[in-house]
Amino acid sequence: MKSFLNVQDLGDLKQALAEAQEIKQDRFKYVELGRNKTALLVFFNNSLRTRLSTQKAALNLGMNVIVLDVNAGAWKLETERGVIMDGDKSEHLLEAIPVMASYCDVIGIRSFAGLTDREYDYAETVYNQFVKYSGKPIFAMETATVHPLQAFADLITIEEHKSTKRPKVVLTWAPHPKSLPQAVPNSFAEWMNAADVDFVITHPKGYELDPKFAGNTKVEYDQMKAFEGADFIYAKNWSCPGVTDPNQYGKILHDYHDMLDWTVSQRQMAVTNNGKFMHCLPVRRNMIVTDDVIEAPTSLVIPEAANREISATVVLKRILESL
Ligand code: AN0
Ligand code: CP
Repeated sequence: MKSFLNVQDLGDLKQALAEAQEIKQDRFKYVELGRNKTALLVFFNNSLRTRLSTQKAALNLGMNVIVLDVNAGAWKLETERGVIMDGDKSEHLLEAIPVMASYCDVIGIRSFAGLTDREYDYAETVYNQFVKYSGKPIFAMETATVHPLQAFADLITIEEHKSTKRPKVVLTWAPHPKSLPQAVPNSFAEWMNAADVDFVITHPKGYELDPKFAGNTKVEYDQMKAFEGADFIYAKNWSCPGVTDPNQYGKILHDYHDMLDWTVSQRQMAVTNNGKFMHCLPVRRNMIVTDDVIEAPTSLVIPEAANREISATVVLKRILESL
């Protein structure tokens, strides 16, 4: 595997899920695979889970790990070609990428959407420059449009906790005071559509996800209706994907104070099929979800985060096998 961005990059999902369980039984089963191989994890944005779980995954495989926080000690990087570099950015990505690549065997990238230029973000401009100029396998640790390590961990978690063969899974938009990317809902939709689940999306009008990821998933604008009989509720905020109007891209369409009835609470959970609550974290309590729902025994947020180690181990293993 030379690049990990989309669900297809993993090939057969059932096989990947079986591999996840194999690794969960014995995290160090492939500890010889990464001997004398180095993973470089490059963070343009903050992280708790991705940083720790991906490092742990690399250690499980016997790799060496280097973590680079671009905003904490490296030169500020220009990412657009052709600009006159007379501002605060001292180095261009076009030099930095081959330099970074010279010290490692595989590179993970976290580079969030800028949320101002839809075309730039949806072309995965930064990620693709790493693919093009590094000559090394690259994997996404949340890029402008996707977060596949998260979606894979989410699917592992659903497989582990489902009580029916084909569970009903609902992705619900929830309010947030700041403008957030679509990477998590995009990947979640993409992965759920590839899995054997009954998948429904609910959000206020205007937040329609790009069909590239959502396909023709049913959108139910009435959140309570969407929640009826659901086995899993996956909450997340995202800003306007700008599918029909690119000028709206990255915008928050309503004052969040007016949207607080979308906060996931017992009121909505009561109509589910004893639904399990999921969120990728970090989560703002009593904004996305109430204290009681996230603290209930039906909340999966902690096992879901723990499965990030598993999804990252499977992905790094696949990459190492292709070196
Ligand atoms: C990020 C997002 O919404 O994409 C990261 C989630 C894993 N969340 C925040 O910035 C709060
Ligand atoms: N879920 C997730 O990716 O969390 P971090 O942003 O803390 O890595």
